[in-house]
Amino acid sequence: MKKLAVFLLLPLLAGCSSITVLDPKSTTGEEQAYLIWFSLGLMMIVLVVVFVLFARFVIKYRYTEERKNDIPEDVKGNLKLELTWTILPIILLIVLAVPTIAITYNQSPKMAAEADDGIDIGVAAQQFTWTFSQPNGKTDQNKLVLPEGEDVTLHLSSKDVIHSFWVPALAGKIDAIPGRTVTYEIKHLQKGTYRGKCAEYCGTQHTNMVFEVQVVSKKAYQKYLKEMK
Ligand SMILES: [Cu+2]
Repeated sequence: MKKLAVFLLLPLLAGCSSITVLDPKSTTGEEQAYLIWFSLGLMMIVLVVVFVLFARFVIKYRYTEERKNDIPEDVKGNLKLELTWTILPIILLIVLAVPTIAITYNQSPKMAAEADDGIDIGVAAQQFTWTFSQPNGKTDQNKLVLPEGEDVTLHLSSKDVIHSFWVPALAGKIDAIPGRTVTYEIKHLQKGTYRGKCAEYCGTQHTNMVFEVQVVSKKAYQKYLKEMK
């Protein structure tokens, strides 16, 4: 009983407010959070319908003294019901698929040539650090400084094994793969300091492969670019 209570309280103990994926600080992250809420909403509708019907039937057809010798009538098919539970899920899946496909395709990592404009940032992953290169050639380790309100195009590569670039507040995970450059856009950044980490187990020090993204004012960003390399 105690274990069950702890299990049920887990979401509260974990403090849902710190799930930054649901408090996005970029347009890209907002679209991803929208998909999470949208699919959750649809699921809740299905869940409520199923649970209400389930409760109703459990009560209505429960075992009673009067009905203990009742043998239910044989029923063979019900066209209306069968059409309903075939067509409704199809409609639900289409409703779910349209925004999911639209947003996922629009956001998926691209080859360098197709990428739109934005501030080009080199992201080189290596056991167990991140090296970020700014457009003017300035590099920094485990610290990425970006200007607010802008779009950024990341050019991800890896020097050894597969790593994964993840800043929960800004966007989903993007793999950094040795031997190729993957391009990913994060749109309209909001000011703030966000934690990032490698999200692909890449070796003994994987857990220490963390970094910080500082989205600062445009003025502060220009100043940062001019600082000594
Ligand atoms: Cu890694």
